[in-house]
Amino acid sequence: MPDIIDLRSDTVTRPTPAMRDAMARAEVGDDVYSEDPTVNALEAAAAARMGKEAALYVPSGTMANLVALMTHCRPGDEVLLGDQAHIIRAEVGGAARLGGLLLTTIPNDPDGMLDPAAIGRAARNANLHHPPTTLLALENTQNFCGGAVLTREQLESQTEVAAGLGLRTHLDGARVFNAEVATGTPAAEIVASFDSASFCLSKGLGCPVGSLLCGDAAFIDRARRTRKLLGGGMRQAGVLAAAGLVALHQMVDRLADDHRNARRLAAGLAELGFAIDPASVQSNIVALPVDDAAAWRDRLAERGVLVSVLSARLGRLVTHADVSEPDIDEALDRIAQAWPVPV
Ligand code: TLP
Repeated sequence: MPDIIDLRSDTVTRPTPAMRDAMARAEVGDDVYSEDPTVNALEAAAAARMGKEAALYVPSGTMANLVALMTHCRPGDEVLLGDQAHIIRAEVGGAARLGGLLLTTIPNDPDGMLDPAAIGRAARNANLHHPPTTLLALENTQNFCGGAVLTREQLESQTEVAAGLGLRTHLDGARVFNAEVATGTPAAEIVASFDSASFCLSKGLGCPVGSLLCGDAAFIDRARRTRKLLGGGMRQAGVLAAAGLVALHQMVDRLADDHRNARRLAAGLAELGFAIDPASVQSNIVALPVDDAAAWRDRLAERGVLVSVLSARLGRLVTHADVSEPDIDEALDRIAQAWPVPV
């Protein structure tokens, strides 16, 4: 078996030597008492980076979103979000099951946008029969739209409608630093029009664990209680948070390499005859139309190239810090051998 080239997700990255070193040396305390200096430093750095007053360290992107929704809303409220949002497609319905929230979807355009007029139509009025619509949740970059990047202006055209309707707004910014690098707009500006925004350390930024939820100080105070409710209050979590501080300093700018590799991969796939336009790849995710995505994944796995499946006819390949440009070329060679008749 040749060396595995793992393109399933950017979550497969392993901590760098600098992260392991920082983790070993981290000063720690009990974070449930807010006494872990490394967690406190990470939360302060995250808040500053996102241009918000405060931040909360949570174990996962899923918990960041759930804490955000449960803190913004009360049980019985309605949340509007895209039908391709990770919150609705891949978070076990936690907002409904644990938060008692009604999730109403609006179709995402292929570029990741929700039509602002559709947001206006979806929000319910105060009629006795209706649940209160209280939150709009967006995502950037948009995972299931092939890593689509939304600009600050595109996001604001949606949050403006929400503000006009009196809705609060949350951004699932699991990969917001990919959007920062792709657009050249600082993350703080990208998320400026949102009441809260999360980002993940454990994806392209290469950390073993962790996400940050950012917002104003009063919101984060309440979110801290919601995190405890969900069992996310950690103790000497500075051992993990130390890697996050390294990531914020060392791992953001290099996301440009992942974007370049994703375009290189898409260009190679187009040359092999796959139906993909390399110009459509905006960040580190390649969504690839194939005849039978599960069969394609299994054939590639036999040759040591791991990919994931988005739907019956859509595969996903994700670039990250642990795959190099030569790995991309090697993956293309193996794909060419594994699948002589692309769609
Ligand atoms: N995405 C994972 C899978 O769940 C699909 C991946 O491999 O891409 N928001 C977005 C936009 C995400 O892509 C993910 C993870 C999450 C939230 C959840 O983060 P975790 O996995 O830390 O709970």
